[in-house]
Amino acid sequence: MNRITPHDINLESALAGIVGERYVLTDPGVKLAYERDVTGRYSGSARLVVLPADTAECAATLAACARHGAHVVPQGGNTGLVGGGTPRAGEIVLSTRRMSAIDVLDESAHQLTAGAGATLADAQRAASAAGFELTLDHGARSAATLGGLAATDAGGSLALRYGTMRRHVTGVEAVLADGRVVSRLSGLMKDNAGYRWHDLLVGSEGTLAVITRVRLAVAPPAGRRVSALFGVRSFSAALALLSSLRAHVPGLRAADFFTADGLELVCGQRRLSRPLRAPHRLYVVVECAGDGDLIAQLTGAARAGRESSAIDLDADVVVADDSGARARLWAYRDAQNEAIRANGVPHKLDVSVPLGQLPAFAHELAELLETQRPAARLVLYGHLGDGNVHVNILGLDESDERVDELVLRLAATHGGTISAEHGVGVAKVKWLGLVRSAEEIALMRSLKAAFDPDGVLSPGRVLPVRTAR
Ligand code: 2HG
Ligand code: ZN
Repeated sequence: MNRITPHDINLESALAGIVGERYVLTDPGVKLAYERDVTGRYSGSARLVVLPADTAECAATLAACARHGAHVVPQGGNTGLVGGGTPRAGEIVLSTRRMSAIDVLDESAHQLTAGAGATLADAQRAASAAGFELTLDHGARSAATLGGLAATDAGGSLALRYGTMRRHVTGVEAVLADGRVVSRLSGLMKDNAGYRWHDLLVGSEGTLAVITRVRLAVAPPAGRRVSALFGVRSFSAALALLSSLRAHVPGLRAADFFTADGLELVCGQRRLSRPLRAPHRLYVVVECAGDGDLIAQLTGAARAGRESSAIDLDADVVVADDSGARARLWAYRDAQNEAIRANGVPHKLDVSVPLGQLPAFAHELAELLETQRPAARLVLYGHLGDGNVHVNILGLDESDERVDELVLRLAATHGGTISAEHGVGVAKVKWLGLVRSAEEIALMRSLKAAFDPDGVLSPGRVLPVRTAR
């Protein structure tokens, strides 16, 4: 049983005075949804969950927490995969969910301003209602929030063409750990008056400040969209197909991949039939948009790949040009995560490697696991065009961290990174040194100290907590 001390009651009532009693959650049953992550790997009993309505309430909340020496972990839609937004025992969860208002879109600037708690799906809808497109997307769109996407510099399938969240964020409003508000929401394209501090918050995973509002660039709609699914024999063939697609399909927006094993899991779980006539070792699903004859471009790319023998002869393709058929094709890819989870708690490692290294990385990873962890079931999928591989390993003990290290070291050896789009969170803190030099880590520590000198925000995420000497 959690004992409530007078200290708790003081902070709790201070927070209730700021946000209203019903937005300070202390009931264990109610807090639960904020205390566990979606993977089932991270959880912790929060001291309380607080939900401010706006930037001013968030500022007063953080000032009160700082006064009480409480540690605060900001949380958006709780869709993170590395434990960055999941509390550890005794921490306060500051949920941004109530800050979800979306402003009228600025049509002349092609920019949208919204609260950090607005979901990606709501922002996409708002953009399209105004005749624009928010060119960032991923499977957790209905829960993931804009603040969380900015804080983790989220990527997704469209990053191939439009970049990650970083390229979309033109402004931020945030609250520093001591409650001071910093705001830069003008969205000016050119504004080099001093440091662009708001760029630093993108990808800072809640360790530097709490993002309360964001301003995002949107684009005119890309036009008609067509998707296609290709079956190929190997990662080398997939890369050859990608080059051919880049040459023939100017409107290529996404190129993701999954394996035969992942397809089996999805078909089993969703009761779907196989998408192509023949089985293949690897599948590449793409989306393109534009005004030309997209189907001709796609089939032309496949033909050219085959003729140059760049693509193995067994390449097979299915094309979808209405939205229902496109969604059905992408379901084979988007359901990977869920289908894997239905088969156990996987080890999940989000890495990226230079494109040319992808075949060797995948091959060596399979070999290493076969020899070192014969019980492991390896399922790879991800974003082919970015070299971003989501490594999922089923069948191993959850606490087997050495297998995580094996994957991360292999990615680093191939010139890749230990975190492509999910973040460092708590999951990868101890391995940051594999891909960042001591000087870089020291610089990160200085930045952390400048923003949050008392270490109030998200301690132990991204950078290890300093132990007293
Ligand atoms: C995706 O691309 C997401 O589907 C989630 O980044 C990946 O769960 C994962 O490993
Ligand atoms: Zn992804």
